[in-house]
Amino acid sequence: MYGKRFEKETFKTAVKDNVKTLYRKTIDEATPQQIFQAVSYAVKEVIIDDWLATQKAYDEADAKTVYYMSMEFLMGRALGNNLINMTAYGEVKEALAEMNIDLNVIEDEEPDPALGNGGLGRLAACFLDSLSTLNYPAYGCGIRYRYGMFKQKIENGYQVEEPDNWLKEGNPFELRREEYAKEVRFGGNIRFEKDPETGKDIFIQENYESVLAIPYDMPIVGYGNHVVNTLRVWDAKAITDFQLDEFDRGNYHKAVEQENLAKLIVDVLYPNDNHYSGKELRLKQQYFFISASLQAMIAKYKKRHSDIRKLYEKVVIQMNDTHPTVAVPELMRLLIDEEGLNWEEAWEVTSKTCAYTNHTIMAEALEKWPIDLFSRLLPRIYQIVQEIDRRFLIQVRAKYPGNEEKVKKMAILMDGQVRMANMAIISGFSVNGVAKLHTEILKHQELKDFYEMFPEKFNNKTNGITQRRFLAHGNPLLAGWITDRIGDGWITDLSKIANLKPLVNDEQARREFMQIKYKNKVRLAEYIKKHNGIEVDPRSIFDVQVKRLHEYKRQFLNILHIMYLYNQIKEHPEMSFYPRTFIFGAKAAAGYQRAKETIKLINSVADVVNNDRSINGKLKIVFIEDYRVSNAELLFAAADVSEQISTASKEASGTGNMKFMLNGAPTLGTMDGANVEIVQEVGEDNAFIFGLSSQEVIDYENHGGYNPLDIYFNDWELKRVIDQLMDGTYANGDHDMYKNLYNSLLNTQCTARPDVYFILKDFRSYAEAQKKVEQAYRDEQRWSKMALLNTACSGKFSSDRTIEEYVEDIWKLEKIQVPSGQFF
Ligand code: H53
Repeated sequence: MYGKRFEKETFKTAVKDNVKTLYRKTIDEATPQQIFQAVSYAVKEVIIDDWLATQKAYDEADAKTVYYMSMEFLMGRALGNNLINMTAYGEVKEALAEMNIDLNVIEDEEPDPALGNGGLGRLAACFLDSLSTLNYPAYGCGIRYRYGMFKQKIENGYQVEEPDNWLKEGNPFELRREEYAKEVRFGGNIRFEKDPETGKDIFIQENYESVLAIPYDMPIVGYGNHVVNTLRVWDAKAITDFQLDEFDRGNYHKAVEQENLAKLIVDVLYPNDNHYSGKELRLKQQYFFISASLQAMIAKYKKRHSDIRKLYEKVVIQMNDTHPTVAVPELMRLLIDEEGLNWEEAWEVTSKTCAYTNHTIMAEALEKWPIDLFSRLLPRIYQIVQEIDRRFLIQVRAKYPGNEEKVKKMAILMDGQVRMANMAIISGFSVNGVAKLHTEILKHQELKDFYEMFPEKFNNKTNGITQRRFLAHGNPLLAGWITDRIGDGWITDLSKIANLKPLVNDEQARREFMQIKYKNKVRLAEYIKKHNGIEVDPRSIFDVQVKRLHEYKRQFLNILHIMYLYNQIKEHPEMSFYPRTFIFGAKAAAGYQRAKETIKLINSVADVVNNDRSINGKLKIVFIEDYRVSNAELLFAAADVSEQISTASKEASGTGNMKFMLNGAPTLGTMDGANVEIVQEVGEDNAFIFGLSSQEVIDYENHGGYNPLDIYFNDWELKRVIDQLMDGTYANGDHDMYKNLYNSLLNTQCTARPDVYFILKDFRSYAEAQKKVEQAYRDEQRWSKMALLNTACSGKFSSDRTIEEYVEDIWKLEKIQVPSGQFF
């Protein structure tokens, strides 16, 4: 498929040569990091040919392209994934083995490119993988943060953040493309003139600061099809000519400022997931990469096309959440100020080009920029937003005469703020949610007014994940077994995994399936031993909750339940109890106090429980440090139980839930996000569902009627657990350590509403569901059927399916065939 280039001898020679040219060393002298680099360059060389071939094929076909705009791309490591997608993993592993090099060890040398926080960023990465695999022309556009998601250390039970200097050793897969640099301007003022010749209005930005955006391209390799799309991430640098110029004129200060701006702008990813920080620098980041990406997009379009009014025939922009929605006014600006279109023409192009994905209903995640900040930083953009708003409100008032409530709710500019979601909905041609339930909540609650006005814009695109990374790469034993049983068609068509269904009644098959799970548990147990120094028993139930730490995700509920189990075991040592290993992995945003206290609580409970010999190892608690894509792959493969326990209505979709399912772990969860669809696919009997429904949660939120104290005083076992937060049991006698967490549940003084996330309300039903998990697990036959069925029913949750839906309903792309690039 790739000619001779992955043949063992050729590849070995390439690696040896690279070690020589890069480091003046022989292979025996090279460090693992140097070998990683040498191997990566050898792989990149093959990729480059296909990359050229792909771009040529796209040009020839004059193909429509999607630009996926995202502040986050949580890619994870590239080497292993690229090899899997080039169907060369096995060959390369063997070739390296012949040189006494273990590919897995080399893979571990690669830092995880962590240019994202959590679900939203990882979704973007899965989408790119699917786009390439499905032969669709696509660009991912984002920021090349010098520091990605922080590295998490646990010290004395507390999270400590360390900078993620992921570029320290250089990134072998990227290409710097200085020749495509673009200038981006901030601040200053706008001077307005009439063009003496045409009579058109001209807007001139003066006294601005500017930076140069430099693109770095990373290859996105499709599976076995020679397609290589591009993830283009922008770096910033000061405009040196200008700087000298200013220097000459004595404006040293300004030159230094521009230098600093350039350094700062791409310095670090904001570590908030599902939470808007309101920082000026964040808005700068947004405008920076959007302006640069759109300029590049238009330049590329103009190479082959003369009529900019037809732009939407060749490109579509997908805005990943509100973060990139400044794309709307920026595209308007480029079309009007640079391309000379009038407002109506520019609006037609923009509103046919831009589409918006909403990923959350959490109010604190919706971006609302203060007008004074926004207009100061982006004066011309602000003018355009004002005009979009003005024209829109005329429409609203025409449709709802006299209804100023509507105006208040739907305006872009209101109460001194620029409401980015409103702008995206008004300006784009498509608004989608990320799971059925989420989209329904958007249509009928959160965005009800917009849905009423533009019903045709709204659609659902249930999220998905790539089986290439989360099964083919992350769980090679299971991947191999599935291929032996049903062929390898599942790799590019996950609906085929349903062919495993008949095996549910085949005892031998089930036994093999569970043996693989066991081996993966042993692999994880070794990781835990190495990283945490804790022995865990791979025969115990591996109950896993890994995701960002957020109150609505309710890690707190999980740990309170563990405290409750521990009390029970202590009190009734004779009680039958199936050994459990509770595994957590989660990063808390650096400034999110309650989330950090939850991490400390988990670790403190772990300390007490893991060191209590009297319970005979029945309970173990492990907190995986620095949860990230690479160790996630190990965790999904080894999990027995998938904890998806968010307060119903709060988790827009979730995607971890799908990764567990694919790897044969039944869901223990609420009817939230995509859990609803998971249960639909696998059947209620093969999941453990508990808790309030989303409607019940919403009703309580709207009408009140829930008082956690009623539960606290009527459930003494739960009361005891909650009191243990205050009696020093898990705090070496310190009574204050968990006071905030305690208050978040009960104290009406501290929060607007105590127990905002209905932890006490759902506690008993969660505990019941957990009991059922234990019963089911004890019945080996039943459990193995359930586990296998989860894998067999996961077909819907491939991001390939999601992407086909985006293409069909929103993007309207064509598949482009790419010949092998080996002849370049
Ligand atoms: O996006 C995921 C969803 C998940 C949702 C998450 C998300 C972020 O990670 C960050 C911001 C935001 O608005 C939403 O919480 O439920 O699965 C991908 O859609």
